[in-house]
Formats: sequence, C-alpha cells, structure tokens
Amino acid sequence: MSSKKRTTESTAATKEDRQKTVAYARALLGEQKDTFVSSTKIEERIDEIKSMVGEVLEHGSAGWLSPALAQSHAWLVSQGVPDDDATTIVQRAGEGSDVDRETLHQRLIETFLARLPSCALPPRREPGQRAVIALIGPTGVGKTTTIAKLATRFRLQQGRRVALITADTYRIAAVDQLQKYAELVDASFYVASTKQQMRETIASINDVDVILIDTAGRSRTDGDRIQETGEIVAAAQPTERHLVLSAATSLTATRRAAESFMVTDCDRVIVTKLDEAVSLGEIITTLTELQLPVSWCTNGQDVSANIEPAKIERLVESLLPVGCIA
Ligand SMILES: Nc1nc2c(ncn2[C@@H]2O[C@H](COP(=O)(O)OP(=O)(O)OP(=O)(O)O)[C@@H](O)[C@H]2O)c(=O)[nH]1
Ligand SMILES: [Mg+2]
Repeated sequence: MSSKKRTTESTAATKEDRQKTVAYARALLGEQKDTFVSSTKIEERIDEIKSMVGEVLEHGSAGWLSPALAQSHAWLVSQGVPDDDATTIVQRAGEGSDVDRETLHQRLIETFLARLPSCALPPRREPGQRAVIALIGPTGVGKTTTIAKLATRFRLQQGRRVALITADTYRIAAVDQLQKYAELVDASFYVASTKQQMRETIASINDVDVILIDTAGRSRTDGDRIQETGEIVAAAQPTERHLVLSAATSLTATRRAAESFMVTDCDRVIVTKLDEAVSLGEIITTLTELQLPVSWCTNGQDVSANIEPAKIERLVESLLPVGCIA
C-alpha cells in the first residue's frame, strides 16, 4: 500500500476514532480520581500524534531504513523502480549484519539478477531445421527495424539463408520498406496478411535457415487486432515468438502492452531503444513481472549494428553503476 493511501485512510478514520479515543481515555482517567484532563487536552494530544504519524507515513516506506539502504532505495526510485519494489530489494540485499557499501552494491546486483528471467539463446544452426521467428508488439517500438537488424546478422554476418515475411499491410510503405531491405541483404521476401496466406507462404518457402516475420504494430487497447495478429503468427507455426518492448516507454505503458499482448503466446522478449531510455528501472521492472526469457537488445537506429543477444547482467550493471551508492 502506498504511503499516500495510508495517510488518506488515517485521516478519513480520524473523526470517529477521535470520539472513541476520547471516550476511552475518559473512562480510564475516570478511575484516577485526582487527575483532571479536559477533553480539549486529549484532543490536542491526538492531533499531535496524528501529525507525527502523518510525517512518518509521508516520508515513505524507506523512512526506517539505515542510511546506506535508504540511499540505495532513493537511487532505485530515481531510476524508475517502483517504491515498494525498491524497498523489498534493498531490504533483501541488506539482510543480516551491517555490510559495507561495496558488498551492498554487489548484493543489490545479485538480488536483481535473482528476480529477473534468464536470457534466451539465439537460434542454433541445426541441420535440417529452420528457425521461424515472429516479432509482435505495440506500434513504433522498432519491430521492422529489428527484423532488418536480425536479417543483417543472420544473412551478412553469419551467412545463413534468410526469408522475410511481412504481415503488415496496414502501414503505408511498410511493405516497400522491408522489400527493399530484403533485396539489400539478399533475402527472399513475401507478404502474408491473413492466416491462409501465412500458411501457404510458409509451406512454399524451401531451402532457408531462418524465416523472419514482421507484424503490424497494434495499440494495446485494440484487443481484436492483437488477437488477429496472434492468429496470423500462429498460422506460421513459429519456433520463436518475440514480444517487442521499448525501454524508452513508461512503466505503465509497457506493463499494459505486456498484458494485452499475452494473448499472442509470446515466449520471449526483445528490448529496443536502450539508447533512448532515460533510466532502466522501468524496463527491468517489466521484465521481472513478465518472466519471459529476454532474447535481444537493440540500442540505436543503425540496422547493420545496434543489436546484440540480451545480457541481463549488463542491464542490471547499467541500472546500478559503480559508485551509485557511494
Ligand atoms: N534510438 C533508437 N531508435 C530505434 C531503435 N529501433 C528502432 N528505432 C526507431 O524507431 C522508429 C520506429 O521503428 P520501426 O521499426 O518502424 O517500428 P515498428 O515497431 O515496426 O513500427 P510499426 O510497424 O509502425 O508498429 C524508427 O525511427 C526506428 O529507426 C533503437 O534501438 N534505438
Ligand atoms: Mg513496422
């Protein structure tokens, strides 16, 4: 429960409580014959206590932490980690006897790592097996750019045979954009915007190692279209379904997107736009809540670079740079 809510509730309960408390105090004091305390005095004391309790509650859930833990808590909150999560994490990291700041820093990293999901390994080259990789997610998070980056990596850097399929016929120029890129990296290119077309297209593709499927961005509030996208992707029987989330989006928006897109049965997450993220606490919180393996991270617009297999340790180390609680 947030401190704000607790404070509001305590204020709301006061009137009735005040009457009960005065009556109770009177009953008690009535037994001590030579003590006189007016109801005004009792009310004044109640007001004092109320204001003291209010101050403690307003100070937040970290008010009672030791200085080093309180500083860690303040750092995490400044980086976008929700107050309650930050409290749980610093408490866990600070368990036991007093620890020096270096040890506390290391323990904070370990606590984050223990809460986060693992990384998903990139698809291996298996003779006779092809990877079918679909990217799904909200609008503008970088799906098409990431498809281009993956195509570059698999085709130009690793020499694998690649096919691109786009299911996005909604956005003007989306098809053109990807087709041109497919030509550039010498990958075959297909359009499939219905379940039937997707089934036929997949069945018609031979002799490739990797098929990359781009989908239309969907608003998290458009449940029907998200469902439709999920069905088109399912028709391809993908070996990997990646939910694409931007690290530059607010926690509320990514949380809601993650919730809405769960109907598409995504089994891993790609984090984009790390270069644009003001802080990493929000995306790390979303990844912790989602508990899906993280596959790739992107950090720029350059399609010939700016992508790498996810490294959770690196995300956590960026959240907690050396000296952040010194
Ligand atoms: N800074 C930065 N920009 C990126 C990154 N990835 C993609 N972008 C940019 O984000 C914008 C949107 O990228 P798209 O790939 O078109 O996004 P999308 O998810 O396919 O968008 P829709 O298909 O409209 O849903 C473009 O300007 C990209 O250059 C990244 O890692 N970092
Ligand atoms: Mg796109």
